[in-house]
Amino acid sequence: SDDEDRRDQEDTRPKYMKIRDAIYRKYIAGRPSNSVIPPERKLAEEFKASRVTIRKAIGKLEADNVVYKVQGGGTYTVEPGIVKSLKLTSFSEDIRARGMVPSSRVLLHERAQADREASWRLKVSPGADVYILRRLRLADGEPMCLEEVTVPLEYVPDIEKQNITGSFYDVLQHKYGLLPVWADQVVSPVVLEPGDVKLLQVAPYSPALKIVRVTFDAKGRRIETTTSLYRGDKYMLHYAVKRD
Ligand code: 16G
Repeated sequence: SDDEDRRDQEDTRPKYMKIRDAIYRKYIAGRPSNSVIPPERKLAEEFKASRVTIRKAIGKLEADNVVYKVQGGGTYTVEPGIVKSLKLTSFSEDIRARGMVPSSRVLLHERAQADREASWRLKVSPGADVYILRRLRLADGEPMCLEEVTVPLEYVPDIEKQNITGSFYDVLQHKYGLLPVWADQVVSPVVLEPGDVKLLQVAPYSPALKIVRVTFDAKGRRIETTTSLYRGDKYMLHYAVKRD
């Protein structure tokens, strides 16, 4: 369409990245796992690109973990889903790593008094001033996660004046010099409440992965606690285990 053409012209990224996205839209998005990606030769014809460019585009899709290659046997879609690892990452980073565009809808942001649980997690007194930010988080416009961050207000003065529609970790780092270095996390499966089902646009009683994180900076300060509800049909947790 004209719209797509215009967007394509404004897109200054390398050609292989545009083709990567085009392949993603046409052959990967919304497909079940193990769907076949057409061979390089076909893709080269279809997208009017060299085999080298196609190979680079497929290589990027492989690096983004959305396709896998079988030696001498073609390319297939991996199980759709975002694999969270044991690295300390932000939602925006997780989504970009999959080659998708993160966005957020702010549902609530306010100064409040720490409730019992928040005060325990953040080691502040009950009733202490905190800032609460509740967001619906999306990837390529699709709801993925519901998230509520609580931060001691003393760490984020004038937070109302900040633009909080992008990455909150960016705001913490660049506006307040707060750099998350490690986090304590508790993961549990939950059944979504009716209100959350609506926001995440999933069927009633859908499962979610609940992750409660307490994040520390290099000085050992507790800079945030977050409760995230990740769609159970979209997220997986992957980690290595070692014998002592
Ligand atoms: C992740 C973090 C959450 C953090 C958010 C910041 C987990 C389990 N939780 O969702 O604690 O507040 O990222 O994301 O990973 P942002 O910088 O994209 O706003």
